[in-house]
Amino acid sequence: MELPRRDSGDELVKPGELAAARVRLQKIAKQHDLKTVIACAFDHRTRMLPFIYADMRIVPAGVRAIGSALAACGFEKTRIVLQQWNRNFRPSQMRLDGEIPDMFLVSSVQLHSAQCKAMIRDACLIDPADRPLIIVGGPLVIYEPWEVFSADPDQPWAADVAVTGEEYILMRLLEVVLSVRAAGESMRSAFIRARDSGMLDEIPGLVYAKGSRDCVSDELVDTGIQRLVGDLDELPDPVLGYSLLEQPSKGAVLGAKAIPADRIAKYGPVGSLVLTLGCKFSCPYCPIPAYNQRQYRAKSGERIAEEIKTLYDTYRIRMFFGADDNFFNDKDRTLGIAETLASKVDAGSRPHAKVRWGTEATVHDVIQMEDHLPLIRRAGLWALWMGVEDMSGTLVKKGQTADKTLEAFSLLRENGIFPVPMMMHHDSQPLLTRKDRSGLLNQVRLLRKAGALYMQVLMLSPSPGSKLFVETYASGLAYKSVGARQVEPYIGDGNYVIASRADKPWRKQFNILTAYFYFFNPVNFLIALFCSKSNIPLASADTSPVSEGSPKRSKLRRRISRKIAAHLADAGMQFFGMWGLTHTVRHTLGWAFRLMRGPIQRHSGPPVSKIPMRGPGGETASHALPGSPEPSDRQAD
Ligand code: B12
Ligand code: SF4
Repeated sequence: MELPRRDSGDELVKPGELAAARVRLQKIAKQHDLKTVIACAFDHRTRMLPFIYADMRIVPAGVRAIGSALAACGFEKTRIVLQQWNRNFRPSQMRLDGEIPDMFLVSSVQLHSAQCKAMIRDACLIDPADRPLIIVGGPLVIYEPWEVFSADPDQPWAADVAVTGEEYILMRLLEVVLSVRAAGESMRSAFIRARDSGMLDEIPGLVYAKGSRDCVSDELVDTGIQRLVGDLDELPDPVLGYSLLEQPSKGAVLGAKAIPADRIAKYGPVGSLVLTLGCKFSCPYCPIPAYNQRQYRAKSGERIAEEIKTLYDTYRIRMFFGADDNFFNDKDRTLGIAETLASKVDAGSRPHAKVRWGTEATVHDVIQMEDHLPLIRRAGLWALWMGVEDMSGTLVKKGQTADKTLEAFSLLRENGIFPVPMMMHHDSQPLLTRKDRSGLLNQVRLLRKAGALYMQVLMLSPSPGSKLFVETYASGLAYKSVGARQVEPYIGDGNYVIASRADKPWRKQFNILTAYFYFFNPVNFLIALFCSKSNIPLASADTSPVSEGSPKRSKLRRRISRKIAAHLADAGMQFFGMWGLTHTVRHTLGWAFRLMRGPIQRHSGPPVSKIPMRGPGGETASHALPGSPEPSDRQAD
């Protein structure tokens, strides 16, 4: 089931409203002097292909955006802790400037929910009188907000509130809580008063618990679907968030200071950037169009150019990844961004000439952009991730036939952009076919031949908030346990077969491993050393304006080294892929054997909230799945 859409015309926050909320908060920030710790949940058991580098080296944009919002509102005493880098962090022991913070914020995706819950549980060990206000946000609670409230009265732990929206919703929440906060009062106590007086019900995008005992939730109140900020230029500057990052460490407590600016690029060399959000397609396994309420939001080219410049100048970040769902979704907007960035490069702006960035788009839209790819490459686009899924179109049709995919590959490569295919394996796809190109290996072979340096294959898995989600569970497709081992959230990344009708699902698991091995292997590595696929136009282009003044000999040396690097990139990716594959094998091989031995138990319904949910006026909760208990059910019991 998809998230419901707000009434037509009421999907967006009024233009200028985020900026106005920021000004209002800035005015009262000094008076409150809040200390906040924001933690990003991360489960280290998920480290394998295809995300094994990106998972640790890209500072997640979600926590960074929330940190930026707080800092922009004047709450600079904020620290961002990434479990990626601080796996032993213990919220119960955190101190900022020697004190327990006023607020503890957690961000999580569904995959990392075990760590998210463990952090909340640990924070709940702090005495209620001193406990920070616990707020959870991010994709986990956007789709499954009940997950951060314990349903077991014998094991009480809970967030105070789940934010099912973006930074604007957090800012509105703070405004309301601070408006009732007395001098010296804790944020949690002010929150409880605001909650009990119904003040939070005016802010769509929150789920909070009501209960008679500490951390025991009798019911959850869902204030509805958020309004989205339409003009992304209103968002706070990401440069602020980077300045709040906790140093990587093995310790349980926080360091005295955040990472100095000159070391940010060492730990997070790739910067994620919000450029556009939303997608016009509606693939049944994807929650993105509904989350965005069918809106397409974007930053202006000028704003993006400014962010790149500031991040480069401040932290020396040279590689970026756009958090786009489909960057080419709207031709005019894409061209507006590309023209602005390319004009900065043409004018000799060092940051814009130096940086490279990658993002996601569909095969269909790449072909639509054919004439503009040279401009887009000049703007710095260096690699494009494309959801080719199953090119035979058996799984989904969004304009990605085998021929069109190959055409898109060749257009991108001719223009100096690396295409990166993202494939989706499913029950109806064989491993190998003789007569057509529908087999997984047939397609891997085709994509490698067409010039893919890297690729990903994931098994089609249920994604919360997608059209297929409830049906996948209700129809018994999704597994509950395999060989007495529960299907836990951390194995829901598509690397494990956790939903299938196949008689021999272990074959699917081996198919994925085989596909990776077919792509990343010593033979391909050796071939890549001699017949490199990374030698595409502009791969060895000089991006350094300073080289113009340097002596001829050093220019020549630099040119040769750039050429060698461009040539060896393909072999380098093969090597990296083989290394990543050892991690994938280590993690998923045991699962394949479990699938072989069985027994497999299946779900008969979706994973609904165990705690009754309702809207503020007693209506059905917007985020509840069919079958969720409502407060009246409980009374009837
Ligand atoms: C970039 C990206 C990645 C990168 C992440 C790199 C990195 N370290 O940042 C890579 C490629 C590694 C990746 C991998 C995966 N990803 Co991914 N990814 C994205 C993508 C496209 C952008 C994420 C982003 O930066 N968004 C921009 C930020 C600003 O948005 P945000 O994180 O949602 O944060 C906002 C709100 O959620 C909220 N918020 C967030 N945290 C908090 C905290 C508090 C306290 C509050 C109040 C608010 C709040 O405010 C933020 C500002 O607006 C999103 C889709 C999307 N457009 O968001 C998917 C997405 C996050 N990925 C998703 C998934 C499922 C995965 C994978 C499991 C692969 C898969 N099967 O698809 C793997 C997991 C890998 C791993 N081991 O962690 C899902 C998560 C779904 C869910 N229910 O949890 C998403 C949402 C796509 C989708 N299906 O809708 N991904
Ligand atoms: S094209 Fe991609 S982002 Fe758009 S709906 Fe399909 S899977 Fe989701």
